[in-house]
Amino acid sequence: MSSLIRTGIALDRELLEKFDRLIERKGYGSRSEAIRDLVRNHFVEEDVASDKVIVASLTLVYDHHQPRLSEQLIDAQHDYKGRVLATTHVHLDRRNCLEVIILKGRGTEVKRFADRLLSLRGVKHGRLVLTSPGPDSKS
Ligand code: NI
Repeated sequence: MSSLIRTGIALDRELLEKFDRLIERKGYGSRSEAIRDLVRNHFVEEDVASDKVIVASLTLVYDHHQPRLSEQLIDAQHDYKGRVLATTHVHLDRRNCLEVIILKGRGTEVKRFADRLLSLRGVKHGRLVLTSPGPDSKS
């Protein structure tokens, strides 16, 4: 682990009280841990906004009885070759499937790919989460 440096910050009393209530609700063990997460989130958001290579998970719920949909989903992933790291498929019931696709690429490319899949007929719900190791990345 990198060396830990202590620092002090001045905060308005009202803001600190609100922050303490928030970290209690979220279950943080200390203010330090909560502040570290806020700082990391900032860097991850910056990575995503600056269009660096990031990783993402795309969750889809779809109706596999929709004609050609399964084929279209597979074709799209083959077209996006090398940037689909893994796919997990769960048969939810007789009709519906859940798929989680793990992706790597520039933010704009990943979003374009996600929009292509989410807009297919028969895809009922989906969510894209973009993330990165943030400032802790060693590469
Ligand atoms: Ni299925």
